Parts: sequence; C-alpha cells; structure tokens
Amino acid sequence: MTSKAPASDPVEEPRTTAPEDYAAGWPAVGVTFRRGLDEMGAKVTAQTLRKMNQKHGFDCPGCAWPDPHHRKVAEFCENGAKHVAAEATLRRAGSEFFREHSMSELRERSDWWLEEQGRLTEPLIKRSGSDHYQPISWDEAVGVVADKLNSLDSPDQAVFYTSGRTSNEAAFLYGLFVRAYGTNNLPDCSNMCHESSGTALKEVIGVGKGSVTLEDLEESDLIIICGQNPGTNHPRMLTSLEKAKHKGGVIVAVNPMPEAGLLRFRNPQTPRGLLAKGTPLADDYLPIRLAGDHALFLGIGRVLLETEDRRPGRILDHDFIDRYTDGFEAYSAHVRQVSWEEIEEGSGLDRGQIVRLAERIIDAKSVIIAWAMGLTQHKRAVATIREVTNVQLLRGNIGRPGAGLLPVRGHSNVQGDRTMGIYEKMPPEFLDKLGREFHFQPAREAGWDSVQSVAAMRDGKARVLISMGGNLVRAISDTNVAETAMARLDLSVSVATKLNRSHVITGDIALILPTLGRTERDLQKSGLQQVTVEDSMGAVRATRGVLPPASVDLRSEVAIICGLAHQTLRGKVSISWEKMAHDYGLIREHISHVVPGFQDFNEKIKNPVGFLLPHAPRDERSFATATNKARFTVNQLETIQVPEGRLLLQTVRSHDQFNTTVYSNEDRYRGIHDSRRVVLVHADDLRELGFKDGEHVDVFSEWNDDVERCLRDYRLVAYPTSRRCAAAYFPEANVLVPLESVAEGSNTPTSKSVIVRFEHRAAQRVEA
Ligand SMILES: Nc1nc2c(c(=O)[nH]1)N[C@H]1C(S)=C(S)[C@@H](COP(=O)(O)OP(=O)(O)OC[C@H]3O[C@@H](n4cnc5c(=O)[nH]c(N)nc54)[C@H](O)[C@@H]3O)O[C@H]1N2
Ligand SMILES: Nc1nc2c(c(=O)[nH]1)N[C@H]1C(S)=C(S)[C@@H](COP(=O)(O)OP(=O)(O)OC[C@H]3O[C@@H](n4cnc5c(=O)[nH]c(N)nc54)[C@H](O)[C@@H]3O)O[C@H]1N2
Ligand SMILES: [Mo]
Repeated sequence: MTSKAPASDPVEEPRTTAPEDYAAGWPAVGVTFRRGLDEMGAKVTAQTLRKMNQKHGFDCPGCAWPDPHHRKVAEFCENGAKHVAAEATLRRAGSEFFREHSMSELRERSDWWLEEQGRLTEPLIKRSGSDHYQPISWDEAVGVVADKLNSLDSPDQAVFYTSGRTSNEAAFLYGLFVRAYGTNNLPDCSNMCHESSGTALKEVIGVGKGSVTLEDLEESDLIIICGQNPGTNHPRMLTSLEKAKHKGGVIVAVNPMPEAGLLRFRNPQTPRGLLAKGTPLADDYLPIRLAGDHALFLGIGRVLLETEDRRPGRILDHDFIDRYTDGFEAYSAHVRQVSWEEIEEGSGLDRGQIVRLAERIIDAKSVIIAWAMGLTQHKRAVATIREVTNVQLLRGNIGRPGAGLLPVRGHSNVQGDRTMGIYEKMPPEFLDKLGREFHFQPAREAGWDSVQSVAAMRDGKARVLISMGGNLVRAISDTNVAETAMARLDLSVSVATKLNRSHVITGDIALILPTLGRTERDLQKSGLQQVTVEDSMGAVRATRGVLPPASVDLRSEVAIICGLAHQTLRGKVSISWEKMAHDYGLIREHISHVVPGFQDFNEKIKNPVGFLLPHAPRDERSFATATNKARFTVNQLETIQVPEGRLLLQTVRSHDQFNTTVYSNEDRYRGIHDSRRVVLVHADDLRELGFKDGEHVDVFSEWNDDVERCLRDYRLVAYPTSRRCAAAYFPEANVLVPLESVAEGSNTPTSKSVIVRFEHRAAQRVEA
C-alpha cells in the first residue's frame, strides 16, 4: 500500500517572512496535532502521544534531552511528535512500490520524497546489474551478508556504521558481533557530531560526557548556551530553562544567529505560555563570529585572571585549583599574552561584550556552559571545548550543584551507543572484559571513524558497508565523494525503518533489512521485550513500544544482529545469539558484567525513572585523566582567515527536519518558507559583495584542491546573522564540505565553517 504519496518534489521559489522572536506557543500545538493526524490518523495519534516519555511508555526517538521525574500528561515537544509521526506513519513502501520505481528513478528524488513513501515492510535486495529492489526472504538475505563477510581477504575490509537511535541492547550486541568477526571498524554518527566534545572532555576531566543533571540546570545561577539552537533541536530544554529563569537564573546565548528559542519561550504546557507573552529567556545575546568561541573563552579567562589580580582571593576558586587541577600556571601565562585585538578579531565581539559576560560569571555562584554543533564542527573544536573547560575550572564550576559542562547530545541514544562499545577505538579495558565474558580475542587495532571509512570506501580498501540505521551518504561531508565511495562497494546493507539516499546510492549488491521502530511492540519468544537508552545527562531507562509493528515482516535490531552474527560466525565463536534474541534480559546480564556502572542492570530498570550512571567529576570531583587531575590546557588561538570577497558558511538544521530526514520545506522560526534552497547572509555583506537580497547564485566552496564543490541556483536571503558569516541547510550543503576538512583531534567534518564565494547566475549564463 502506498497512500497519499506526493506526485513530485516541490520546486517552489522560497518565500521569506520576518524571523520569529519566540518559540513554541499555539503554532507548535497546532503543528503537533496536524502532523499526527496526517501521518497516523486520530486513533494512533492519541495512542502514541499519550505514551510518549511516560513511565511504562516509550522514549522519544528524537533528541537526547532527558525526562523530568514529574511528568506532565503531554511530556513531548512539537518536534518529538513529528519524529514519532514520521515513524508511526500509515504509509508503506512495500515490494509493489519498488517494482514501480527503479533505482535510477529513485536517485532523482529528493530526500523529502524518499522518506515520504513511508515505512519499509520487507527485506529487499538489489542484485548485481539490476536497477530494482526485489523482495528476498530473511534467511536468504542473512546468507548473502554472511557469505560476503566470510569471503573478504580481511575483516578490516568491512565497515559497520551505527546511527544514534539504536538501543543499548542492540548496540552492545552489534559491537560484540563486529569484534568477534575481527575488526574495530565501528564508525558512528557521533564521529560527525559530539566527537570533539568527547575527545576534549576525556582528556581534561577524564570522562567524555557532560557533568550536569536536569536538577543542576534548573537551579543554576547562569547558563551560557553556545552554538546550540534548542528551540528547534531540543525543545524540551526550553522548559528547564524557563524553570531556571523563574528561580532567578540568568541565560546568555552565544550564537551567530538570534535563534527564536533562545530569545523567548511560550510553554505550550502552561496557560501562561499559551495565552500570555511567555518567558523571555536570554538576558544577553552575543552575536559571535563563526568559530569565534575559542577567542571568546580566552577573553573571558583573561578578564577572570586580571580581576583576580585586582581583587586577590576573590575571583578564582584557589582551593579547587590547588586540590583538583594541574596546568594552571602555564594556562595563566598563556592567556595573559593573548592580545585583545586577537580576541576581538577572532570572536567578532567587542571587549565590552566579553567583559560583561565575564562579570556575569563572577557574579554567579554556579555556572553551566551548554553547547552543541556550533562548537563541535570546526577545525579547532577540540581546542575550543578545552578552553571552555579552562574557564569552568577557574571558578570550580564543576562537580557541585548548579554548575558544570553540558554538551547537549543529538540522537536519542547516541551517548548510550558509545557507552555500549560503538566506537572505533574502545579502550583496552573494555575489550579485555568483552573478550573474557564471551571467550574470544577481540581485535585490538583501532578501526576507521566515519570520515576514514568513507575515504577507505573511496579508495577501494573497504568492500562492505553495514549500517545500523542512519544515512551515511547524506550525513557525511563531500556528498560527491561519498556517493562515489558507496558505488565502489561490493555490498551495502542498511537496517532501516524508512527509505533514504543511502538505499538508492549503493554498492554493487544492496540489501535493505526493515526493522521495528522504538514506538513499536517487540514480541520475542520469552514475551514482550523492553530495551534501554541513555540520555544526554547519563540517565538510563527502559523503553517499550506501544504500537503494532508497521508490518509482520519486520524484525527487531537485536534479532537482525543475532541472525547475522549466528550465520557469519558459525563454528568460530560459541556465543548463544539465539537465546539473547529470545530474551533481552540475558543481554543486559552480559552488559552488567562488561560495562562499568551497569551492575544489577535488570533490577535497576524496574524503577520507571531509570538510574543515573556514575560520573566521577560530577559525583566526587575525581578526574581520571593522565595526571588524575582536571587539566588546564594551553590552546593556541587560530582564527580562520577569510579571503576578500568570501564568507564563512555554516550548515544548520531547519525547524522541520531531523538530520537527513526532511519533513517539509518550512523553517518557521527563521521565516523561510516553501524551499530549502537558500543561503542566509547579512544584508551589509550582500551589499558589499555586490549581491541583492532574493538574487539566485551558485555557491562555491574553496579548499586547497582543485575539485569543484558547488550548490547551484540558491537564493540569497538577507538575514540577521553575524557579519561575514552565512548559513545554508544540512544535508544539502554537505556537497560544499571537503572530506579532508576536519576538526583536529576528533576528525569531525567542519560542517560549521566552510569558506564560500557566490557567483551571479545571469553572468554564468552569459559566459556559457
Ligand atoms: N528537531 C530536530 N531535533 C534534533 C535534530 C534535528 O535535526 N531536528 N538533530 C539532533 C542531533 S543529531 C543533534 S547533534 C542536535 C543538533 O543541535 P544543534 O547543534 O542545535 O543543531 P544545528 O542546527 O547544527 O545548530 C547549531 C547552532 O549553532 C550555531 N552556531 C554555528 N556555528 C557556531 C559557532 O561557531 N559559534 C556559536 N556560538 N554558535 C554557532 C548555529 O547558528 C545554530 O544555532 O539536535 C538533535 N535534535
Ligand atoms: N553538513 C552537516 N553535516 C552533518 C551535520 C551538520 O550539522 N551539518 N550533523 C551531523 C550530525 S550531528 C549527525 S548526528 C549526523 C546524522 O547522521 P545519521 O544518524 O546517519 O542520519 P539520520 O538522518 O539521523 O538517519 C536517518 C535514517 O535512520 C533510519 N532510522 C530511523 N529510525 C530508525 C530506527 O529506529 N532504527 C533503524 N535501524 N533505523 C532508523 C531511517 O531509515 C532514516 O532515514 O549527520 C552529521 N552531518
Ligand atoms: Mo548529532
């Protein structure tokens, strides 16, 4: 059944209105219910939304924001409801659909159209030389994968990608399967996301995760939000920010764009939010230059040190610095010699703005610094996050109530997947324990991350790609390279819920293995199963689907992994895959032996609010770094030099997408309608560069090779972004980001800083 499929993609001209100055409120409520009714019908809408984020219900498959202990009847946001509607849609893409549409045709369709076709219903294969997917039985599909994996020259020729929706149980088994097979090639979406945060935090505080709980956030004196757009990407964070405000907390937003959710919030769960003007959130907004945060935090450090010179013993937390940190002297000497000219040029802010923020930090008993992709996706991202940590260490703003470091994670279980071992370079202690638990020798050599995997595919070193969810071709940088890389594979396999570009740009042979979503009931031999997830603040809890599966032919991720592992590793390891597939409690039993913090796992998840994983810096100010101290670091400032006539471009999410899944061509808060083919630029920059608001241009990125990377026929929109900065939508703009352009230390694509130039369309036509 394919119902209500749009006939073709919208190719409308973008329409613009003034950006909104508040988030949520009535329009959000309307959108929530309209989307639900459209995709799921009335009955399913009521059934699903009632169980979302509730005790004994399912965890929102959207973002990784935690659930409060006291839950409202409607504990979800507009965008969470959209993700659920997308999964619980009544539309289906079954074998009939694939008979009708060839691969060549599907490749011409937009991301939006592909996902709009609905849920995948049965296993499919595209055989060598064929232009169509055809149905295949589960047994046969599993056989194709196992035979191929066993025929490779080395297990390192296979790559096993994971997106961040996979449950803890599935992630643990997937990592086990891959290591028992013989490789650590386990790239994940985190490599493109918060890898810079994990890398920096592991080094300087000993744990690659945030140190803040929901309670901390709500009682903090000062919350600085850098490089994050919570109104769209973590809407339920606004509720916590509102609570912090009502308790007298101060909020400062640091962002090149005045995002609606940062300015004002009308909480749709309260009458005040729906009827009155809502709560103003940010007390201050710093319109920073792209990649300017390193300079900003150096500047703040400098003000704190110099104020301490004037008021000795009053500004810095000497007790904390002496007892718990090292490297202070070198840090202090370094910061004092960075000039204000460098800081102002690097940040795009003036000294007064930076001093004011530093004074707010001095006035606050507790400070939280939150961040997301605006900090992690730059060349100097790791250095920047280390610099953020330096500032927090100066005043002991870690490991006490209301204070800490808060990398706000993306996918609903991206943090849990990493905890479970989805990482191309898990530490030896983890591998030792895993090997002991299951009686085998795990591969020790580090595997490839996402960028390295795509490079290996491009260079012919990788022959097989298996994806546990996600859409690697669209998510990774350098789309043209990624597509070429995919096409060089012998076999690409995708465990997925809905159709996307990585299913139509494929290896010689391609398989789609359709799986249950988080909203759906998972019935196995021992009965209905639950799985677990970990949120952005390290809380783990159970989630149970409530809806009937989209098709009788779907298998759970756990069952699919067990099937593949059983068939591939027959006679090689003795692991009881089948038993674990029948009863996920057995998987949790193994997890409790291997993963720190999960003792009595099955017991602990009986508590409907779940349990908090230990976090030594947060809980006891203990820092498992190389020196067993929290580390001040010296980070050289490197400001990106943008040549004359060029701009620095970032790629962002619209209000109506979840990563590569585009729900519509609307970006309500930013006032962009009907099309995503836009580049947002400051009006003065447009004028200086000789372009007009509304003009169509080709956008070229510039990199030190002679490859042409271009977005054709995009409309320029005058927008209140910082000077010499521009923005376009991810994933379309990934064609502009060179695969080699990555963050130092984390290898994350620099999706938020690409040097671009525009060319008039008309001039080009004349030349041609
Ligand atoms: N609805 C919805 N929710 C989502 C997602 C989604 O696509 N849709 N994606 C999920 C995922 S995987 C993730 S990782 C998160 C992403 O959450 P965000 O990080 O909020 O997402 P982005 O759209 O990438 O927005 C980055 C923000 O940083 C700002 N910014 C860019 N560069 C800089 C900079 O150099 N300095 C500063 N200070 N600011 C900068 C941008 O203007 C923008 O406001 O959201 C998660 N939640
Ligand atoms: N230019 C640029 N590039 C970026 C970013 C950026 O800001 N700019 N952001 C980066 C970030 S932060 C991230 S996290 C990555 C995201 O990269 P990915 O995680 O690879 O991409 P998604 O779009 O989240 O994947 C969506 C697909 O997942 C499948 N899916 C959905 N639910 C399930 C499920 O329950 N199980 C399974 N098996 N499959 C499911 C569906 O088939 C859907 O099409 O992109 C990165 N790429
Ligand atoms: Mo992400």
